[in-house]
Amino acid sequence: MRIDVLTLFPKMFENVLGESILKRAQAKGLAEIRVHNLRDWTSDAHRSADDKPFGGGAGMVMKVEPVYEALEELSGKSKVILLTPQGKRLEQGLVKRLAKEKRLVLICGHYEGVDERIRELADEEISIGDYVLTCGELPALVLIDSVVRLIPGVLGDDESAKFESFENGMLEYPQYTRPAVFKGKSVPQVLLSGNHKNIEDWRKREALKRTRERRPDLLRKTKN
Ligand code: 9D3
Repeated sequence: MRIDVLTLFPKMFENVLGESILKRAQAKGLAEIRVHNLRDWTSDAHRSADDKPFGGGAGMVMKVEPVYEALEELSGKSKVILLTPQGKRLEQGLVKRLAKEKRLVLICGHYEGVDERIRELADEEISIGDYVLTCGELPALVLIDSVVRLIPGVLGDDESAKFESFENGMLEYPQYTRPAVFKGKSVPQVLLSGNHKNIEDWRKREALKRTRERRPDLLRKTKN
């Protein structure tokens, strides 16, 4: 998959994309992620990508022309996504749908807002949840992380996304590692028993119990 990101803060992406699984996915050629500075598509002397709002008011609004020019150059056959607090909420079902795309273009919005005409350049508007952030860059990274890990070959067998929580509409079962006793707190005996059938049953029960207690909404939800 190829992902192009349009942003005013390209440096925000460097460290996250340069570590761990996202780094490995790119090194393997499974994800090609290109981060572009919207200023590269400005034409005025000051290379301004934002401007004062018509009608007055505080702050600056992201201009439409640089986004338009960037999309003209980059967006052939891509799904264009605007990250915005007004968008459809990102959840695993949407992530799975996006993971099937060959190319995505992500447009990162600004705290003060974007020119309304930028919305019309996007195929979809996506939010990552109902809380206020300072910009669309972190949401873009969240989207990239959630989508790229679903690309076949990105996760190893050990990390595999196949049998995980949310996939089966359940939270994860409790996990333990050594020591078997820590400050008087023991690991459940069944996990030390070596009886794989019992262990599997226990994990299913615990996952269900935990989901009922903490996220009953997941049990009611239809599968993605
Ligand atoms: C002038 C009104 N704005 C400030 C109060 C509204 C506003 C615009 C842009 C508030 C935050 C932002 C920056 N956030 C995003 O661009 C964003 C976001 C978010 O804040 N929460 C969850 N998902 C997303 S996706 C993009």
